[in-house]
Parts: sequence; C-alpha cells; structure tokens
Amino acid sequence: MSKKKKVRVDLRKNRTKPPRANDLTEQFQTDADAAGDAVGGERVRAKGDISRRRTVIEGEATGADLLPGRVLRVHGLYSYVEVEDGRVFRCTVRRVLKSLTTDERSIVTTGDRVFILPEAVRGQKSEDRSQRSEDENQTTEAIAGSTPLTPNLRPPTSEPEAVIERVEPRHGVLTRASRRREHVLVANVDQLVIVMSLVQPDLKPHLIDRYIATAAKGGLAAVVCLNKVDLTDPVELQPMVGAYSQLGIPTLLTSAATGRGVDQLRELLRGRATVFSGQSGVGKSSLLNAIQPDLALRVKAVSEETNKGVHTTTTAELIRLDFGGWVVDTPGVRQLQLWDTRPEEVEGYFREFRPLVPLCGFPDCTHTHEQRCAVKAAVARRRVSERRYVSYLGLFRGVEE
Ligand SMILES: Nc1nc2c(ncn2[C@@H]2O[C@H](COP(=O)(O)OP(=O)(O)OP(=O)(O)O)[C@@H](O)[C@H]2O)c(=O)[nH]1
Ligand SMILES: [Mg+2]
Ligand SMILES: [Zn+2]
Repeated sequence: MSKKKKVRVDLRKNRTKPPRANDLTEQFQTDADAAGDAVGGERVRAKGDISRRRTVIEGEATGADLLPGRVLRVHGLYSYVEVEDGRVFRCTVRRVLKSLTTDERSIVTTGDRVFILPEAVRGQKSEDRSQRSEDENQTTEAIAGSTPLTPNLRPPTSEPEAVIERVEPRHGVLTRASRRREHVLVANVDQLVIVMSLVQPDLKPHLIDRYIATAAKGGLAAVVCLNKVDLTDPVELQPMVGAYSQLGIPTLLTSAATGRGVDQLRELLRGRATVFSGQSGVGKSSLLNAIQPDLALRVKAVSEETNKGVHTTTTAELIRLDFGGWVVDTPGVRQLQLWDTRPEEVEGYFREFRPLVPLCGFPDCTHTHEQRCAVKAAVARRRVSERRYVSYLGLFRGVEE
C-alpha cells in the first residue's frame, strides 16, 4: 500500500447543464451511476470537456513509468498511441476514465495527448502483488484473470500493449452532436479543411457555413476547399470564393485528378495540425494522396445511383506529413449538428454579423423576425450574403441539414 501513489486524472463532466427545452442539442442524463457526478447550475463553466480533476490511486505504477504519446486512431476498444521514440502501442483505456463519461466514444479520440503505461512495466510491477486493484483494465482482466499476465494468454498482436492512464485537456476540437451526444471527432488540431465537391456529390453551401461555425466553436481556423473543379466550370463560383476570402477564410479550387490547387493546399498544411472533413465521396483521401502520394489512402468511386460517396474512410487517422505537420483524414459525415450550442450563441459564429449586432433595435435581437434588425438590413443591402443568412437561420433554429 505504501508504494501506491496518488495521481491527478482528468474527469469529464457527466452533465454540463440542466436540460433546456430550446437547446439545439438537448442532452438528457439518464445514467443512474452518473447522478452523483452531475454538475448543475448555470452555464458558467470552464471551456472544453474536461472540467474537473480528481485524485485516484494509480495501481503500483509510478508517474515515471508513464509515457507521453499521441492517439493516432481509435479502433473499437483499442487506441493506437505513438510515443516520442516512434513506437506505436495498442492501448485500452483505464476503467476509471471510462466510467466517468457518458459518451464512451469520446473518452479518447484521435489526436488526444495521453499518458500510457506499457504492459511490460505493469506486468513487472504486479509480480509480487497478491491482490489486483479494482481499477485494472477490463481487457487485461478478462484475459489474465487475477494472475499476472503470461505471454501465451495475450491476444496475438504485433504492437506492444499499454493502458491509457491519463488524457490531457484538449485544444482545437472538431465536435458534433451525434444522436444527442457529443462526438469529438478529432482533438488538438489547429485548422479544419472543409472539403466540398462541386459535383458528385453536389455542392452544399449551407454545409460549408455549418462547418465554419463548428470550426469557430472548436477553436479551429477554417479553410474551404472546393474540389473536383475538373468536372465543372468554376466561373460562377467566383462570388462565393470572394465572399469567403473576405471573411478571412482561405478558399481554394482544387482537383485531386489534375493536381490543380494541390500546391496551395500543401502550403496551408505545412507545419500545422489539420483535420479534413466533409461528406463522403468529396475527395478528402484523394486530395491527401495528391499532397503526399506515399500515403496511399483508400479511395472509392461515388455511387452512380445516389451520386454519394460510399464511406470509404472508416476511422479518423492522424498522419504525419513529410514536409512538416500532421493531418487527420476522417470518414465522411452525413450531417453536422453543432454540439451544446444555444440559439443566441450562433450569431457569434458568423463573423460578419459581429459589427452589426450592436446596431440592432433590440439588444436581444435574434435577427429572425425583429424590426430594426441591422443584420437583416445588411442582407437587404447585400452587405451580408443571403446564403450566409439562410445558413444562420438554419443553425439558429437547429434545423438538420
Ligand atoms: N474527377 C475527380 N474525381 C475526384 C477528385 N477527387 C476525388 N475524386 C474521386 O471521387 C471519389 C471519392 O474520393 P475519395 O477520396 O474516396 O473521397 P472521400 O472524401 O475520402 O470519401 P470518404 O472516405 O468516403 O469520406 C473517387 O472515385 C475519387 O477518384 C477530383 O478532384 N476530380
Ligand atoms: Mg476518404
Ligand atoms: Zn438583429
């Protein structure tokens, strides 16, 4: 017992706020176990998912045994973590971390910075142990029962194994609401490249605005990448390209097929951590292959029947770029709902509304039906694009795209 050590681990809030009828993403907490952990009260709270810390007893391992690493991808129960010397560990998640979240999918996500305890160290330290700690990892327990691990009982794997003991607070996240839960697709990136195709599948301008709002909320810079220019005449897109550029959002016309715009895109990725997102079939993986051919990411033709992608990429994967930087290729999204956003927050994600809002007749103007609304007046005078305004209304009303 005297060898046991207290460590600080991050806890995730089970409930961030009381349920609220008009939320864009209602979140209901039904898990009885979590009731004691509920955080009530007002919406005054720390940013991000991890809001509190708690001291737990950490097995027999000491802090010195923990290795810092980065989650490359999550596959079922396993997360693949790269540590500083380049080794990749296949990791399970410590049970105490699992039980403290309502959404198991987001305890650990691609891009997370974590501390892991390699099995080799753990096995060694448990040799003279008479009783296993309650906080043991599930998988290990199932395989090894209450005896120390023996190599021949382990599942066959080429990677060394480890347990994720700690997840660091996240910065720069791509998050969406998925079946009324928070789904953090990627953590710790700098920018979001919103990939859209002009045709096959058709361009969805409101989805771009939804992504731009999502990036703003997650603390990410946005880049718009309009792909498959080889299949259509992009002349009529110039106003849109101009409009986004005016908002300070770099907007590229690209073709993974001809290579157009690929050099520009590469320059935007250099030295940064970037996530690519967009619908299935728009060419995210194809663009990354064009940027760095040895990635050889799987790509697949869109369905002729539906004109939609066939969900070729199935997990978000963190990839190191030769020329410096990281990129995450992600599976195509079907829809994008803002997570945990009140309607009145939405105006803040439309940069061009900001100088107008103080000029509205009512201080709490929602820019939907009010008289003397400066935003609506600007739309009428074409100072704000109608397309952006319609996107705003969709997000304000929580309409699904
Ligand atoms: N003509 C043309 N076809 C492209 C271009 N980019 C991608 N494609 C094709 O579009 C199809 C889908 O490309 P992917 O790269 O698999 O698309 P994705 O966005 O990664 O799709 P998911 O992984 O399913 O989300 C493939 O047949 C590609 O060859 C382009 O610029 N021009
Ligand atoms: Mg793909
Ligand atoms: Zn207004």
